[in-house]
Parts: sequence; C-alpha cells; structure tokens
Amino acid sequence: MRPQFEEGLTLDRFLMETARSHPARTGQFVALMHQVMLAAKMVSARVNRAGLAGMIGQTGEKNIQGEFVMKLDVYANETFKRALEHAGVCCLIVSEEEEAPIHIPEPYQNGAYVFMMDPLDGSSNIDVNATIGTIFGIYRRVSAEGGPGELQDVLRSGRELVAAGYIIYGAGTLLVLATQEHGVNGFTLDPSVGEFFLSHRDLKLNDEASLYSINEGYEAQWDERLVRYIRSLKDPARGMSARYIGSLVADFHRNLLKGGLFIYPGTKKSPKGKLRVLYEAFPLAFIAEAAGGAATNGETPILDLVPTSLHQRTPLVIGNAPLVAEATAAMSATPATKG
Ligand code: P6P
Repeated sequence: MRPQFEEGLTLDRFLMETARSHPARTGQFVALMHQVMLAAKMVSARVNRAGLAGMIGQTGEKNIQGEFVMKLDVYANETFKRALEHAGVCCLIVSEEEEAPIHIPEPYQNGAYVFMMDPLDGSSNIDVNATIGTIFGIYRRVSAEGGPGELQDVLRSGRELVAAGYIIYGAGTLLVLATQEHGVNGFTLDPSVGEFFLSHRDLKLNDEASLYSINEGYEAQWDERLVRYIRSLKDPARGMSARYIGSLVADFHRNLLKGGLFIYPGTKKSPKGKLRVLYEAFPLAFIAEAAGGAATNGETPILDLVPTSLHQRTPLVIGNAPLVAEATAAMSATPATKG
C-alpha cells in the first residue's frame, strides 16, 4: 500500500519518507536526488534568464557580466555532471552531450548508481522560448562496489531501472520522479524558497486520450502502415486532436497529464528514428509504465530492449496503453501481400 502523500510535501521529505521504507537503502539514492535537485535549480535559473545572459545559441564568448558564455545545453551538462561526480553516489554517468561514459574522477568516491541523462533536451527550441527539459534514468550498479563503473552497468535491460524522471523548464519548473515503489509524482519548484513541493500526486495515464503527437512533416518517409494508422486517427468519429511541440519533454508531459499518444517513428532514411534508448526512451517508458501507460518501439516494449551502444536510437510509441497497443498492432501488422 503506497503511503498517501499530501500536496505541498517537499521533495526532500518525500525522499526521506520513501527511503525509510527501504532499510537496505544506504541513503545514496536520497543524496543522488538532492544533487539532481541542486542541478535542476541551477539550470532552471539559467534557462529563465537565457536571453539576458547571452545564452541563446552562442558559445565561447564573454557576455556583459563577464561570464564565460556557454550554450545552455553545454551548461546543463556541466552542471549535472559536476553535481553528481563528486557526491559519492554514482559510479558512471552517461550523457547525450558526451560520446564516452563519464567516470568519477579521483579523488571522489564511486557510488552505487549509474545516472543517464539528456541534460537539456529540445535545446533547439531555446531560441524561440519553447519549453525544454532534462531527462534522466537511474540504475543500481551490477559491477563490484567501490571501483569505477563498467559498461555492464549501463548496457542492460530497461526493466532494471530503479528510477527515472525529468525536469521541465516551462512556465514553472517541475521535477517528475517515477520509482518502482511509489509511482509517478510531480514536484513544482518555488524559486522564492528554493524547494520542490508535491504538486502532481500519483500521476496516471488513464484510458481516455484524445491527443496524438507526431511530426507529420515526415509522412512521405513513413512506413505505409503508419501512414494508414495516423490517417485513421483523423476520422472525426475518433475526436482526436494533434499536438506537437517538437520538444520531447513538453510533448510527453502534456500527454502524461491530459492523455495522449506520442510517436517518433523510424523512417526510410533513419529506420531507428531520432530518439535515444538510454536517456530518452528508457526513462520516459519507465515513467509511462509506472503511470499505467505503455511504450514500444513499434513492435516490442521499450523496456525489454537491451542496448548495445550508449547512444543507440529507437523508434518510440508512448502514452496511454490502449492507444499504444492499437498503434503498435497497426505498425507491426503483416503487410498485406500484393495480390
Ligand atoms: P523533429 C528535440 O530536438 C528532439 O530531440 C526532441 O526533443 C523532439 O521530440 C524531437 O527532437 C523533435 O524532432 O524531427 O520532429 O524536429
């Protein structure tokens, strides 16, 4: 039975109360999430004044404050890395911004967790002030405690994730956290006190959904079965509306709250699509399933995949379970033999 958490609870207290139910926990997960919260607040502050701080799309120059100007996504990567690499909670960090896995530098301790992140997804939307976000997934290491993390700690089934979440930097900053034991909960940052407060308790993807999200500009590159399926969603009798921001965290978050189906398919040019397994598809699939939804690659559940490389891509079909099942069946149907 999940404890009932009242609105307004801080993320700090939520973490401590939920950690208490795991005597085996060493407190490292709570410490890791504290570092994620710190980095999230720093990135949020910088995103909110990006235009002023000369952070829009520039790099390597000094701005009027004399600050070294980094592109926001580089700043986000550095901020999360720095917050996590010296806290003794991670043994490996994987980032969309870095080709190789990030090992914990001397003299810092290797911890029990692997942290995978897209530090600032949708950053192409920054210049137009569209909502962007950080996406993360967390494994407990399987390699021997104490030493540096290994590839076996991260190239593994999504079913082994222990937690996942995202921070969405929009009108407000919201941290959504999913864990195996406590479902999906959203915490809104009150920048005046620097705390995250429970604002979206026990989020659920129920079975009603009237939104679908896909970049229809690529229709000519889609598999014929997908073309037919998307056209079927436009039948007025279905009462569906199209919503597509082009920022994965924003599109996913809207569909999580309102119900909807998001598809980033493979195309003839890019059969594996654009989105990455480890730090986009896995975390969002973990969240979707924890909320009662589903996620597939158009054929099989995303979380059943076992990636063979850090930046491997996958098609993504994610949202309310009945819609995901319907879309997956349509996309994987045996093509009718030309008679
Ligand atoms: P397209 C943003 O660049 C991103 O990685 C995701 O946030 C978003 O869902 C996707 O690309 C949008 O891609 O090809 O539709 O512009």
